[in-house]
Amino acid sequence: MSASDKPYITEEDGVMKVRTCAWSPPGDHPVGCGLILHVKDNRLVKVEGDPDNPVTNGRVCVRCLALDEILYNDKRLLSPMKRNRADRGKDSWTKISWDEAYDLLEAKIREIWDKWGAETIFTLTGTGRESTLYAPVYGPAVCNTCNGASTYAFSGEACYGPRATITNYLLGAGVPEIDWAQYWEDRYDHPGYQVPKYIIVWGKDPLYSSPDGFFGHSIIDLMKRGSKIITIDPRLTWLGAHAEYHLQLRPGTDAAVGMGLLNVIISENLYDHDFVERWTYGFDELAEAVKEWTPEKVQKVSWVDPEALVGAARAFATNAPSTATWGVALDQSKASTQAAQCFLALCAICGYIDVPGGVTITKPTSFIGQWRYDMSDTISDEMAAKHIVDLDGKYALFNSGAAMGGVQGDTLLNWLEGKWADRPEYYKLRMCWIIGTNPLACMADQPQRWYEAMKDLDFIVAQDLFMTPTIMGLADLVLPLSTFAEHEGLVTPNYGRNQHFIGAMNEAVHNPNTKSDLEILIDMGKRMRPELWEGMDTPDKFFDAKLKENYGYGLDEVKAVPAKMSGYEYRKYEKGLLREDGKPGFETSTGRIELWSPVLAAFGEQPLPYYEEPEFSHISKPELAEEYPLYYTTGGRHISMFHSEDRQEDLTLRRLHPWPLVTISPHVAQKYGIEQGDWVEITSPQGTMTQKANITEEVNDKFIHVEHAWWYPEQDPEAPNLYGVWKSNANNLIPHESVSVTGYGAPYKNGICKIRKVSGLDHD
Ligand SMILES: Nc1nc2c(c(=O)[nH]1)N[C@H]1C(S)=C(S)[C@@H](COP(=O)(O)OP(=O)(O)OC[C@H]3O[C@@H](n4cnc5c(=O)[nH]c(N)nc54)[C@H](O)[C@@H]3O)O[C@H]1N2
Ligand SMILES: Nc1nc2c(c(=O)[nH]1)N[C@H]1C(S)=C(S)[C@@H](COP(=O)(O)OP(=O)(O)OC[C@H]3O[C@@H](n4cnc5c(=O)[nH]c(N)nc54)[C@H](O)[C@@H]3O)O[C@H]1N2
Ligand code: SF4
Ligand SMILES: [Mo]
Repeated sequence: MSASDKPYITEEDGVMKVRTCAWSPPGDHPVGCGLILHVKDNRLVKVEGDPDNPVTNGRVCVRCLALDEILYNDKRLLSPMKRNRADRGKDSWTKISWDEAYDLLEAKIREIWDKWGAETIFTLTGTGRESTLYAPVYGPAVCNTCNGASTYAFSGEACYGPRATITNYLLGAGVPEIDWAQYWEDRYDHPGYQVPKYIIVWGKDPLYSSPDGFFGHSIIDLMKRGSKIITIDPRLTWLGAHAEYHLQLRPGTDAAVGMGLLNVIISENLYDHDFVERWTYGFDELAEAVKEWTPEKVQKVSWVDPEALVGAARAFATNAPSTATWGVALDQSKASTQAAQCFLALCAICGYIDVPGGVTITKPTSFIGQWRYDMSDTISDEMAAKHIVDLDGKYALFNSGAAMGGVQGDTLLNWLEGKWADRPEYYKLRMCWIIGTNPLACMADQPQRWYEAMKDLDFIVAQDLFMTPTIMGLADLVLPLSTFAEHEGLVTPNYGRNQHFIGAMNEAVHNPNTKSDLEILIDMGKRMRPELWEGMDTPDKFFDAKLKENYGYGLDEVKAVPAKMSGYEYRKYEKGLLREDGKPGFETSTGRIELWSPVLAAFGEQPLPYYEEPEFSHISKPELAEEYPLYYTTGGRHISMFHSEDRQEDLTLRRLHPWPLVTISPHVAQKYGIEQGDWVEITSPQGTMTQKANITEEVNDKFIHVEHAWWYPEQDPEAPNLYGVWKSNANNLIPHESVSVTGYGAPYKNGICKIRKVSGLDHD
């Protein structure tokens, strides 16, 4: 590689400085932070933020700064490896070449096609890493199966899917986000841009999570420019501590709080009449539905202080423009649909949608997303008809096809366990391709059940940077991945559903031993379904063709700048820019924002928001209240870890956060005789696990917070231990199928538990 013909490379004293936009692997969401990678003799020697990047302005966090420790870690996978099926769970791998690996994989897929049919192959994927763009294509366009697309070992698809789907139906748009001037090259100075006066931060902790393309620093930027904060969160986060109003709710009661806020705004006549009249559908019915949610009733159900609720509602509604952002906590309860309805209704009735300083929205398509859907259409109708659904008829909305097209997670576990084995429509699954997920450590509810159920499959292949408990426990073939510093890619924030720029991910270090998700997809696609892959020999050619098809410019134009900005048009609904037919309004069945949802009604869900008590609480299960006196929530993000990654002992990232922490209030700790750093066993009606005590007032005396995604790479890799993956696993606590009729939302962040001090991680 030379600097001369590449505008993104400069050279100084034998060190190449390669400008890039970060994504994954190692793990991250598509924030696309601008980086300069310093490379000497094909070795990454330093990472710094790119000051010329208009979105991230040179700021960078510890995970990217420590990238070299991942690249050169001695535990990193650097060769494909295979293992006999009989040896699953044993650390007895044989290194093979890429050609041998591809030959083996091709032979297995063909054998399964011939013996059992392509539908018996399924793919599993995980959260929004780069693989999100490509993993859904492996099923249809390599394996020719109907059981691919976005399929997760995830109860209620409890991340992003619920919010994205409800927004699709109610707004006909991609996922809304705060207007942080992210669409403009001149950012906050852009003529016409306004700083939001209040920002509701609902079930999200973006300073630590920078999720889905939202850059956490931007909240601080806005606060410096005068924005005030309202948090809706059981924990007192940093943002909560700096908020004007902190609504400290009981985990899982978001819909009650949402309806309470709506009720204050409607009953005090604080909403935007003009917007409501012209652009919303079902306002009167909504007003009627929320009427009973007085601040006192909200407090009874959710613990939220009535004064804070009323103050927050007034401040939000009467200070235009204000805005709101929602996090994964809204997806991680059975009532995710109702919480999402409230969130969207609040933004809508206050007139904050698609206005400067409000929330940005775009059409729900991305250029790679569209290609994904097109590739999914390449399977035959006969194959599509075999797509796995709940055979008792549950989850109609999920299975309507307008969703992400995958297999619903709870349905998949039931199917793997043979729940419907005596039904004529049933067939046994035979093969799984794992692309960007480590379900046993992180995603799967009741992980031991998933482990037992998947053990029965005939063949499992996975690709990753490191060995994981899932791969050690289950896989027969593993393919080593390249990091984002080692391959070409594109970053599309928000997966294209609110895409403020496109960023070029540039290869800085050449690694001949590893490949990217897209390279593996193209290589295997050409072997298995060559007719779909003509002319797409390399990622570069693929990106260039797709960009030209969709935007009229090619890859070179993206690589030439730190970020190819999208630009933005406000009030698109007035200009006919949101609907396919070019008429004003929203791309919904009524052309308006549906506060009363015909789609939900059609799929057996109530059309208006309502409150349903979480399945496991002291109210719904009073008989369990004495045995499980505390509530829990889970999974708040830590800056130095991305889900189950970054646990290898020699990483700075692990040293920054060496153990899984259960956060307990000082009062509760005292009551149970627990001191800082003690090991604590946490037990729910579903299961048990152990973490280390962290005593702070971030939580109150009624609930604790536990971390998720823990395993111990330093421990015995072999089954049954599998790197200690069962020991501190938050998902032992999570019930299976505690999901609403839509098929979306599961209680990963709310439940009841008991705690006790124990002698260590391994205890009686
Ligand atoms: N109790 C509880 N459980 C939770 C949560 C919670 O809050 N509480 N959060 C949930 C949420 S929101 C999510 S999204 C899930 C996430 O769950 P998963 O998506 O399964 O996340 P990981 O366990 O980190 O597994 C991802 C694997 O992919 C690899 N990887 C990283 N980047 C790439 C890439 O670009 N391509 C490929 N092929 N592989 C890559 C990583 O090395 C890692 O081994 O966890 C969920 N689990
Ligand atoms: N560093 C790092 N960044 C990440 C990840 C990571 O693992 N590490 N994971 C990525 C993924 S997949 C996702 S989905 C995003 C998630 O990022 P966020 O959406 O920010 O989600 P969390 O940090 O899990 O939780 C947000 C907040 O919800 C609160 N909360 C818990 N229960 C409830 C509840 O019932 N109601 C309400 N209103 N709030 C509740 C928690 O206390 C927490 O402060 O982060 C992404 N970014
Ligand atoms: S948020 Fe942090 S880990 Fe993610 S791309 Fe930006 S600097 Fe890297
Ligand atoms: Mo997520």
